[in-house]
Amino acid sequence: MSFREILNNTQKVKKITKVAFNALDEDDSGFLERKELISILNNCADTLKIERPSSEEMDEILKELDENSDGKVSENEFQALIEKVLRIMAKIEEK
Ligand SMILES: [Ca+2]
Repeated sequence: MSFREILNNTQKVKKITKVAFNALDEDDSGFLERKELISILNNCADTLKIERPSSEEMDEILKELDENSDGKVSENEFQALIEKVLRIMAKIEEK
């Protein structure tokens, strides 16, 4: 299945979102809080061997994801991020 096909399949996108979200929501609160985002991004940075995001960068990232500004990321807000990533992947794939 191509990234484009996944992107056009809402059921699939929702499923991917749910699996990823549940894996990242360590305290099962139903939201990704700032401390969870920090540990996710630090893990990513370590894996990619790049510098960990600064506190200011974390604020920027959270602001970007947190559409209703309640200080945490809901599953719906997280789905917007997944869709963004899939669109980028589809573009790369179709080059
Ligand atoms: Ca949480």
